[in-house]
Amino acid sequence: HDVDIPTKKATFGMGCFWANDSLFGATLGVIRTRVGYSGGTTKNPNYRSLGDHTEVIELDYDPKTVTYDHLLEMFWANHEYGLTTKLKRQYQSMILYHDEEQRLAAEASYKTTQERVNEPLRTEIAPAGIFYPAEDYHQKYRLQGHKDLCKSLGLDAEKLQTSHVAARLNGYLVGMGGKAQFDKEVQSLGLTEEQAAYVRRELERNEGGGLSC
Ligand code: MHO
Repeated sequence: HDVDIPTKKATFGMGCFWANDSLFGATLGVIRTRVGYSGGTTKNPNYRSLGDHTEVIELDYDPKTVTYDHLLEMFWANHEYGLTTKLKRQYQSMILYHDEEQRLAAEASYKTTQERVNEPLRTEIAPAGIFYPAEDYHQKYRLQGHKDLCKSLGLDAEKLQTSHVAARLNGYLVGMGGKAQFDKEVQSLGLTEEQAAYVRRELERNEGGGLSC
C-alpha cells in the first residue's frame, strides 16, 4: 500500500517534531513524513548533539490534493513561534523552502501573520539544505508506542520513514484527522479488520485532545 505518485517536499521547524509528525501524517494530500535535523551547519547532528540544527519535519505531499498554502496555514496555526519567549535553537520556528514558488508563498504568509499579530516574528525562512533524518526511535514516535500494531504491519526502520500507512496511523492514533476522514479512507489503507478497529478505538479515545510532546 505504498503510494507511488509525483510529490513535492515541504520542510518545517515547528517545535517538537513528534507532534508535527502526527499532525501532518493525518493531513489529506500528505503522502509520507520523516523527522530530522536541518537548518544549521553542523555536520552529522544527532538528538544528543544538535549543534546549530533544529528539529524539523519533512513531508512528501501531493500538490494536486493539498496546496503548499494550506500547509503554510497549518504551519502558522500549530506551533509556538517565539513571539514572547525566545525558543531554543532546537525548537526554532522555520520554513525551509524547496523552490522559488515555495519561497514566495512562505514570505507572503509570514507577512500576513506579522500583520495579524502585529509583532516581529522570529520565524526563519531559508532554502532547504541538508536534511539529516533523526534516529529511528523518533520516526512515527506515537505509532511506535503501539508495538504489536507496528509488528503486525511489518514496519521496519526504513518503512517508518517511507510508508504512507505509517504516516497516517501515526496521526490517527492520537486523534488527528478525525473519524469521518478515517472511515472514508480506511479501505484504501489496506489494514486488516482487527488493525482498523484498533486504530479507530484509539482515534475515538484521543480525538479532540490536541497534540502533546
Ligand atoms: N519533552 C520531550 C521532547 C522530545 S522532542 C522530540 C522529551 O524531551 O522527551 O524534542
